[in-house]
Amino acid sequence: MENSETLLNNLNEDDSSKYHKLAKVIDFELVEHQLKLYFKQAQIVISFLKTDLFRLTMTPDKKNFNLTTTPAIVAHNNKYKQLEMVVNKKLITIKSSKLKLVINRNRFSLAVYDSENNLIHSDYKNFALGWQQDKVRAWKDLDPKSRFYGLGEKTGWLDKKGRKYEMWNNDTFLPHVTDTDPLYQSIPFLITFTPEHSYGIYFDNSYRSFFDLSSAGQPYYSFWAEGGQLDYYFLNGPDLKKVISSYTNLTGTMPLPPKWALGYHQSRYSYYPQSKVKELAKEFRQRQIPCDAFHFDIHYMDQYKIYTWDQERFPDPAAMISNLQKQGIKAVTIIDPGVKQEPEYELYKTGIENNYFCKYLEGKVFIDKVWPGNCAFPDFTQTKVRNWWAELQKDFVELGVKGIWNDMNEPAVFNQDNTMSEQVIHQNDGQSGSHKKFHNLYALLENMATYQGLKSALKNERPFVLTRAGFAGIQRSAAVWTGDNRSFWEHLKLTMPMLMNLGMSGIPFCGSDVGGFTGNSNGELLTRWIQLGTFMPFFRNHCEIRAINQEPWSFGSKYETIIKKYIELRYQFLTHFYNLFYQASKTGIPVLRPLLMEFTTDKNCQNLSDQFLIGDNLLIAPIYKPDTEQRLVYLPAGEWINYWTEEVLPGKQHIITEAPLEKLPIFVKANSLLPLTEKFNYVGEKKLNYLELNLYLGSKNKQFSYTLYDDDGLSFDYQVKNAYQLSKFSCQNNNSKLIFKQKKIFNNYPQEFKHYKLIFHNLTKSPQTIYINGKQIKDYSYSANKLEVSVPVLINKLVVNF
Ligand code: MIG
Repeated sequence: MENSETLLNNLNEDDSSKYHKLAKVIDFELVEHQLKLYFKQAQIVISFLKTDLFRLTMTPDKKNFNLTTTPAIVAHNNKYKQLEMVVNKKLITIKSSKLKLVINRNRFSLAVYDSENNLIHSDYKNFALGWQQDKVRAWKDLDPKSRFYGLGEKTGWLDKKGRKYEMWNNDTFLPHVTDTDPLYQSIPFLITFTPEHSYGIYFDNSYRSFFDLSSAGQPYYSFWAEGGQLDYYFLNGPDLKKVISSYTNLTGTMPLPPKWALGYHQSRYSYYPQSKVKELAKEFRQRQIPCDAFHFDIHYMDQYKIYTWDQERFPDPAAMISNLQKQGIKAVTIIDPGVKQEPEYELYKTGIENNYFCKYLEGKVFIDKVWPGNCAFPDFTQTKVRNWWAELQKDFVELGVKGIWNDMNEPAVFNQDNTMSEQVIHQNDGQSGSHKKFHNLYALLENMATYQGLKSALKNERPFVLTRAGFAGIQRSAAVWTGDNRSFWEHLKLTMPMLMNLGMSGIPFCGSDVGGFTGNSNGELLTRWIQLGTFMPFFRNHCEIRAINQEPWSFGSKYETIIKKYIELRYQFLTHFYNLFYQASKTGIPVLRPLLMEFTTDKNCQNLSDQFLIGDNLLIAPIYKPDTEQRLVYLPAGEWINYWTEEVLPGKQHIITEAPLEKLPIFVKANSLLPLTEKFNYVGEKKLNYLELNLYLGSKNKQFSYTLYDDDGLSFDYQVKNAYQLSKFSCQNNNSKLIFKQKKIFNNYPQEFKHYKLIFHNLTKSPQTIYINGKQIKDYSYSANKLEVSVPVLINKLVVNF
């Protein structure tokens, strides 16, 4: 049987059908950056995009071979051509400067080695790659030491090993529980992690797909899709962060959001009428609870017709929005993709007249029920439809709307399948295909149109888009919230691994509905969720139509006081958050991270699902159980300083920390800096005069630094005019001599702060000799192991180091 593809039994108990597999390589050639392998019934092209990034495309003969990509990919034109090939009877070896690929010629399988000849990845010896009717599938060796991360928005623990996941954007009408799968997003990006070596596999296939990560104890892991080619990208580490940046290089990074979008958002299903919205704003401002945005859920619309307003509930949306805007509150409106089937409705008419809607092959428009009743659905695979959709943002932007919240875009439809019929054909600019192929791309394409439309309508302002559904690359257009959770403690807990994995899947701007969406929240749950939310990249309180109120004051003053304090804390941290968002927009490295990202060799961190880091120095350990006033916290290597008590704790140990209701356990890594500001009620409310630079010293002297990015927080001037600034602060604690330096690395935007207030924490001895920018300073205060000194912001000449 050696010469022909043989059938094999698939050991996976979920699917006992038979797969064709690849046998002997009949012919091969290396052309520039591509190795082409020909088999009797299939072909493979391995394309090197970079020295440590290759794409493998396997096409069974019955399918059309092509090297197009899904719209997830943005950087596909790279070619790495310096490949060396060595061939012998048994093996074909190709080498880049970072990777060596060894291919078995007699019975195809691939093994990948690093430049030091360590085996880092290999096909499973019995199966490798195969196909069965439309399905295409890969089987990979499972390294028992490995962990799995990524896969976007999935339930379960941080480490995904032992689970099987499906990629099919899905609105589970019944709100999801802890093992529901699939959910709204499909991000077929898997990270295989070992402390020595991590790599990523991005499966660029938009059909319904699956990842079986040894759910039945198999010695392999496997992924497959119900159609298309077997097309994946291998992204080499060895470092976990490298894998993530490489992935966001391939699929794009999140654009820097407007600063206000990092503030607190208030939502519910739904706030109406207009007078009530006005009241709500008044409550926030009277109670001095910071807030930057209100979300308008479906009741603002006239009979749920998108891009309309209900005249009775909202007689003058422009006036209402401008009134909110004066108080610093931005309006974000929900949009569903379904367009009500109604001959007099402008949007429906335009859509029909121009062929914008999804249709069956025979030409009949697909119609099914969503909130407005019967609806047609824009075919976002067509450029002209995306342009139309982008144009639609104009009117809302003219009313003052600053953000769009894209819901129901799986697309969710009220029928048995939860979605559009798979018989629907999407036009895709001439490369048409059925809904099977385009389902998972529907929201990605919709959000791309929304973002572009908002961007051009808002002129020079940065858009804010929030989405429920998405595919790989969604980070380029939208922030993601995790859909309809419940007001359960279990859901608060689930938020942590979900957000950590979303972050590792290229999506730094994410969050869950604070307080829980379905069901009634309560004071304690809301308070604890607000504490977690304070450190979620996207921070929105939202609940469903039937749920009791859960605004910050809804459960009485005992809770309100604490909630207010935490929302204020979010604003005090906003400068730091913004800085981390900036870094994420450049490198893809998420704002909210699992501990293992910084402590890769520490086993205790590898499946640590109930703590996380903000940046690399702030450890957050939320309380996720009722009536709980203590919790176990793992502190990894180094020294940690309790943010509240300033107690210094050695790392590499578990501690029990006190966490009465008003305390969210927070620890700061020693030898690091945390910039904080005074509190404020919304972005742009007032000039912040000073920035507090909290320097957390370690007991061992060590030099550390922090680079702060700042710009106007709103426009694209930072891109088009380089209007930003970068300041670097460095600190050294040298035998009771404190040295602090500030340096402007790039100075093309005037910083709002006039002073830095330096606070040296964890100084057990005083007084110290202090040098600030080379000058000795005498004017400082010292008490309780803390030393404070105020210094003017260095305004020096433009120093451009890059
Ligand atoms: O079928 O617009 O997840 O956040 O409040 C429910 C009403 C439709 C689902 C969203 C939720 C939103 C709700 N929507």
